[in-house]
Amino acid sequence: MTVPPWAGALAGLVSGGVALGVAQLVAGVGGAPAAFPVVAVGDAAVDLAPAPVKDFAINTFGENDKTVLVAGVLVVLAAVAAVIGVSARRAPAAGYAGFGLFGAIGVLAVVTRPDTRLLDAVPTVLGALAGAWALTWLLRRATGPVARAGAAGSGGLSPAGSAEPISPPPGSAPAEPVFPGAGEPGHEVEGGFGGGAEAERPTVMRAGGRAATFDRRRLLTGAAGGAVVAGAAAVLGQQLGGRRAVNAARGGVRLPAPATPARPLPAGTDLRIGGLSPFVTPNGDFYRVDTAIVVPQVDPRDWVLRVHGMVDRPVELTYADLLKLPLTETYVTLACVSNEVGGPYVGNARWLGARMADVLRRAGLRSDADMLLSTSADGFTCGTPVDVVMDGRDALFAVAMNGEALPLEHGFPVRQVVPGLYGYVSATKWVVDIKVTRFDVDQAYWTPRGWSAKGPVKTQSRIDVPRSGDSLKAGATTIAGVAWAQHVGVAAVEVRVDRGQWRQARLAQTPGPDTWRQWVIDWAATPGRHTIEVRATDASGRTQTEQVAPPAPDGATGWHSITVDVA
Ligand SMILES: Nc1nc2c(c(=O)[nH]1)N[C@H]1C(S)=C(S)[C@@H](COP(=O)(O)O)O[C@H]1N2
Ligand SMILES: [Mo]
Repeated sequence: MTVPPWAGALAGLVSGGVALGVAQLVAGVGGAPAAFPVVAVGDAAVDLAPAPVKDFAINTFGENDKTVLVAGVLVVLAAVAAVIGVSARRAPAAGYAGFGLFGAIGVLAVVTRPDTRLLDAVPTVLGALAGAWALTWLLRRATGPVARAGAAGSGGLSPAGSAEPISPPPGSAPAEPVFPGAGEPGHEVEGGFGGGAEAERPTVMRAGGRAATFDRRRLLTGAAGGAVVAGAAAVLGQQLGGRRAVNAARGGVRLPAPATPARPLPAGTDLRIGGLSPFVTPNGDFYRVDTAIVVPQVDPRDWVLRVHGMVDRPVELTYADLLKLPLTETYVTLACVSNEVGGPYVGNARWLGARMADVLRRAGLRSDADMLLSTSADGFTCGTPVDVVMDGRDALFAVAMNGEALPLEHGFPVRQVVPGLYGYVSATKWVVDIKVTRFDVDQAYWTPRGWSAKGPVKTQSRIDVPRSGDSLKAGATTIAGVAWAQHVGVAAVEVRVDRGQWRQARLAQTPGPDTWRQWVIDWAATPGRHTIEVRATDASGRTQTEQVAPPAPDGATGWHSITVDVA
């Protein structure tokens, strides 16, 4: 024999992993998490287990009993996979039989679950096939062809532990190990075993008369590759399956009517000018900024919000609890601190949610607390000033955006929205935890990374039409854009061309001080290159500063300026 038992066991383990990874991936792609065989086998084991065993497990492991169960199934599967691998070294048929049995038990467990269909057996079948294929591939790979001299050193052939040490004849040239039948792309089959050359090589005979020997390095690299494939497939399958499940749960959300509905938008809120940002940003166009590489999948049925820290009574709310609170509907413009002057990271939506103040009052805030440290399901944190949230503005634990449950990438099932504060200190998506604390005790995610601990939104205005660089025809031209002075309101917008006189733009209506405001002005464009600038003044009379500042550490300032060519 050529392959030592440990190597067979390793190949078996990795192949078992490939089998489960592929099964998980297929189950995920099919949107049928229940079709994942490990869970089905675990559930079947629970059903078959005698009552005292079940009681023991529940008493011993409590809430973790499901995790322990799945871990137990995996340990048993790992042991079986190792045995299959050891047996398959001599008889490949043993590998096929092993995975066949594996698959049969999995299929049986899956299809006998009450919540599955025959089709749910597909992931298990494909997984078993992939496992059998992986095992064959690994063992073939491990039984590399007989080496010639060059390969002995570089290829690490016949290392210690190999059952069949080889001493390659000196002076043989090619370094590439060759094994006819292994079918490795890129490996020329030179000096085949049918030729006369093999007579010179000390070889080990395999069944079928082919010569081969154990190649530890090739086994280990193959096993590593298999492990990566298995892991990636499992993670991807889990993600896809989770996403499907959460999307389904999102589709099933019934949004309650708001106790405090948004007032209907006044006529003239949206000037409907081509190229001008619409007053309400459609969900699909809303900017997205977060640190999440993959969108967190939070099932509303599992969602709990914990409020703790400097409170009289810690509070825990489920999604159902939250929906039972009196909900407020309101238009709020969200802005990102990273937005450059004139940049795109700002949007306006109609949000529906529970007032944060209601929930916090339930918990009873201690008077010396000044920060709400909110944490998302993926560990991101915001630090929000308590006084801002409690001063009566519409700071929400939002569940809906423009009339539908929050899109996953905008924080489903629950996110914060606080009018007047940049997103990085207030707008925690997928929020699950509020620690009531102090700014001199805790720091949120962006603070040690060089951004200001507090982030009130700075007054800004933006020209949407024309666009910078546009070529225009001389004559009557519309200049239009949006301006925002969060929670204070925009009182005036002025425009000037070529540093001439500031002229007042006409302002659109707004439902309140928490949204941006459209503006428009006519311009008799004359031939030549022109610079157009805009500035806003808030309702307290403060005009947006001309002083240019970059986004870090607390928001960009300066006037938005564009250049157009008129012919
Ligand atoms: N969980 C989480 N929430 C987050 C962030 C994040 O990285 N993770 N980014 C914040 C920032 S910087 C902004 S500007 C807003 C953006 O919200 P949006 O993606 O829904 O537009 O979300 C905030 N909430
Ligand atoms: Mo942001």
